[in-house]
Amino acid sequence: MENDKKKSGLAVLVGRSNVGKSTLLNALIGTKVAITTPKPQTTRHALQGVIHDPRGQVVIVDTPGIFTQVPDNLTAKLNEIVRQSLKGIDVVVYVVDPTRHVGDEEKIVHGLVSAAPCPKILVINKSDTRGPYADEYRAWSDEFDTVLEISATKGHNLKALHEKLIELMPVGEELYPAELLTNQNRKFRIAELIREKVFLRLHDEVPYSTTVEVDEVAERENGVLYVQARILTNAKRYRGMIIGQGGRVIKSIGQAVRKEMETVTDRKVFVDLTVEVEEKWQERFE
Ligand SMILES: Nc1nc2c(ncn2[C@@H]2O[C@H](COP(=O)(O)OP(=O)(O)OP(=O)(O)O)[C@@H](O)[C@H]2O)c(=O)[nH]1
Ligand SMILES: [Mg+2]
Repeated sequence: MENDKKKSGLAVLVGRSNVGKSTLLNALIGTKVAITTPKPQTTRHALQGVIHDPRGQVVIVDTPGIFTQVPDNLTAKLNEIVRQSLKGIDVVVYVVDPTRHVGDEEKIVHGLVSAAPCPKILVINKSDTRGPYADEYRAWSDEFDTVLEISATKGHNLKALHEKLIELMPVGEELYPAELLTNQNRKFRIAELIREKVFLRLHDEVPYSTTVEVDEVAERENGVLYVQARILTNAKRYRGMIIGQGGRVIKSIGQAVRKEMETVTDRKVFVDLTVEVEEKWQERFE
């Protein structure tokens, strides 16, 4: 039967922090399912996005970037999420950044990828930048089923990656219903959006001291979508920085979240943000 031949499976995006995994996920899915920022360790969970194609379905798992420069608790947990994500998948997409040398950190990721017992694609991203170190990565070509030089931001060679993913997927039952693009629920997506704006507006260690909890998302009678959320930080000194003088910073975070949500949902949104100190949120993190 026609349907029996449909492809279906899981591909995981793996790489160092900041190579553009989440940007690539969004480009492949065609909509924003993951937040992206110029800062390392933006992604903290193994998020899924789904490619629907007449020939089948590819579930793409985005992962936190492997990061070894700050060996704290959170980093250890994030690196463990990556290791777990490499289990039980059908294809590894190893994303590298040719604007940076292969260094010790990259060698760790390379080792993880090499050990995965499935087909592998090497994606040299940011090809729009003509990254000077691309040859260091091209040298690994023989280890991969395919090597693709792409640009997630410009869309260069994305189609080739899409085609290769479909080709490498096993035949199988669809994992997601048609139309569903991600496994994230609404509260989680809003928390991520707030976290993105925190990452974009605060610097140095401050974003890493934070997490976001969305307590309420409610449809108000006047048609307004009401969001109540808390930014948690692990130290008192950061709380003041997140709020800013006269509330400037928190106000601007809330405004950016509201604007983006209004564009996406095409309705009025009200965002109620507060900042709380919770020293040990990282211990609860999983
Ligand atoms: N020039 C260029 N920049 C890119 C490209 N893809 C991603 N970037 C930029 O690289 C930065 C990191 O992108 P992310 O998608 O957040 O990277 P990531 O690998 O998911 O990072 P973590 O979640 O921290 O591991 C952002 O500033 C992106 O705009 C690309 O193809 N070309
Ligand atoms: Mg990411």
